[in-house]
Amino acid sequence: MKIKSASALQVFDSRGNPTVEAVVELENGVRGSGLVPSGASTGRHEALELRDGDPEKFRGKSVFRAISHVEGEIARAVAGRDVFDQEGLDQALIDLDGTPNKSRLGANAILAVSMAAAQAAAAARGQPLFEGLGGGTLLPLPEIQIFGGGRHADCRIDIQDFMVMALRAPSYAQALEVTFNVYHTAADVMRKRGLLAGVADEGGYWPVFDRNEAVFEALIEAIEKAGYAPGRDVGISLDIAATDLFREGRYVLGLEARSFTPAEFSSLMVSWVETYPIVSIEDPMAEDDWEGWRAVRSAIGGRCQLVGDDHFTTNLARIDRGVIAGTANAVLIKLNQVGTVTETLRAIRRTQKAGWLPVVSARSGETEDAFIAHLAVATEAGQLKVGSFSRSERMAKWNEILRIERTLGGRARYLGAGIFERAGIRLR
Ligand code: 2PG
Ligand code: MG
Repeated sequence: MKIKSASALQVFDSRGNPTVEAVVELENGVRGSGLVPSGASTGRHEALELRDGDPEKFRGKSVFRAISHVEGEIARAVAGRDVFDQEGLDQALIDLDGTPNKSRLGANAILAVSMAAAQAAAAARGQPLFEGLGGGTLLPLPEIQIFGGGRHADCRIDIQDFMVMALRAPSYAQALEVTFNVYHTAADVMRKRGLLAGVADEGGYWPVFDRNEAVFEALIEAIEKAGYAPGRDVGISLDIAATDLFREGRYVLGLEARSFTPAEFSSLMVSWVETYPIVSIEDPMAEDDWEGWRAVRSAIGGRCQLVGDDHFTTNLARIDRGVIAGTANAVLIKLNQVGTVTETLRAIRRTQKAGWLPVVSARSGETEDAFIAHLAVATEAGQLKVGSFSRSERMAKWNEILRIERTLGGRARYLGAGIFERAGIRLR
């Protein structure tokens, strides 16, 4: 089925910042759309998000140039192409851009069209998107944020995400029930302490604490008060987003006015895993601290998931280098870090082939588009990270998995934390 046209408009993300929505229309009138999310704690090696940079317009954040690229060069390049050939389409967009990081046309322009084409292709076949993207049937283990910090909460606490994973729930729906209970109990705990102060960018509570360790204590209290055993029923998952803490060769925890050498910081990560019921840590070390990453993995890689986000930026070359160097055992997958659907699918497959775990992820600036829910199921990634359990841009994804679960009926599969075994991770 041939593509008739591609167009785009400026819409707004969950932080109220401009972003790109593209629409691809096929010759038979079927349409698909794609909305691009946006990060705040971005990695240096990500594809480029093109913003206009004119302080007079939307504080420099408008995306009209990206939109004009979609409606001009990109529209001309995709018109007449077969929408079922996603690889060919994405390659044409990569070639058209001609830069290693999509900085000419903008990864936001390219990705919006790539996603819209995938949506249109599925719609043209009368399929749900997850079938069009690969047809997997494995529902993901949800990773849900309880406390938000770092750049998503004005750095009130240093660590960016304090999340939970329901380790023993037998289905996706039951995993959501467990996380629902912990999320709302955490609000009770914070209210009682007089510390409830709204939610951070991804819907997690925004606490005021004076030590990072105090957050663990509050989280453990919430898990217990919700009726679960920490570490057995519910595990803690962290995104340290350590690139944001790394300054002039040292890791800085501003909350405690302490700074660490890379060796000291990796020891701190290991000691946290020894002290608290932590089952997963994302970006424990800064993006290019390959040595630090290796140290963490050799100490705890057998019992804790170690996820590279800024470290890999969904980039095949970086994932390959990490696999060879043994720096992690999981890869965070974000479409807009790399900029096309095809490259994202390749990154997932490469991760799985290495015996590592892909974790499909939203961004801190999200939209109502639930593409990643389909991507997680289609590729049998096994894990999905969307932020917290509030705000509609987050719930759109959790709810979409519930719909997919229903669509799949008896074909739906769920491994929960059993997915960790694929990477040889044995939780204690
Ligand atoms: C991350 C993401 C999502 P951002 O660091 O994993 O939590 O944040 O989109 O700001 O990079
Ligand atoms: Mg991260």
